Amino acid sequence: LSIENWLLKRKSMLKKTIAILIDPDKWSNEVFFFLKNGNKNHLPDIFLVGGSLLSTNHLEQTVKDIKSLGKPVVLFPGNSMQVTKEADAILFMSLISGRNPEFLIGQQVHAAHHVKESNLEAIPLGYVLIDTGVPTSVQYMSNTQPIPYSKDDIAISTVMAGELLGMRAFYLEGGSGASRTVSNSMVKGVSSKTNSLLFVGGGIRTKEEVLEKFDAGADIVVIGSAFEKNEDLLAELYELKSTN
Ligand code: 1GP
Repeated sequence: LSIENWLLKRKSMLKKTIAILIDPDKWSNEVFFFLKNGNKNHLPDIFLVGGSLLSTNHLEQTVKDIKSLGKPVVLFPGNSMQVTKEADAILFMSLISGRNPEFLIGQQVHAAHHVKESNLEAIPLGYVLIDTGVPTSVQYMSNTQPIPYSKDDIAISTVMAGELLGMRAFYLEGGSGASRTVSNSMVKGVSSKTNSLLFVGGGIRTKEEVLEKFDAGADIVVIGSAFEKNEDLLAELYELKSTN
């Protein structure tokens, strides 16, 4: 089963999929041992690996380490350099909320050969950046303007356009460390208009927020910074999944 079909199957069964986003710059032996030696039930369903700016060369080793935990590892690349065949799949994304050709198609052209030759499963994904207040790294690094926070209609039309172009998954992104999360109404509006896989992330810190995004229609909720600050969050999230 491909990762995409596995995620679609979970969606059809209304299963909540929790993704932990690992920034290879912040990957350490401590985090690795915590995950390796902790309660296996608490591991997330899937790991995403990537970042808008990597200042170290740890991507491949990070992916290899995480693979050894026995969970799917999917690349979430900030640019064309973040490709390694060690992963199970790649979110082959285009920043469709922006109007910067470099992130709509330029980086993808650079990465295409490498992705094909690596035999990575590519999941075509429309990446939709939402303005959650304070400018985030992805906004700066991509040199794009995010969709205004309360403009649900623009987000919906953007996702519809992506779907018509053949994209099969979408990511509503508030930006890492965002001060507020993408609104529940936007998640609800978008999810009601598409059957594609819907990732939601950015600034999600508590299990209540995670639950809200699932209730609004997210298929995969992504947590990065909050896990970096508090690894015990995994136990709480496990509790959330088993009681809801
Ligand atoms: C960022 O959506 C992800 O691309 C995760 O954001 O680090 O705020 O959880 P956080």
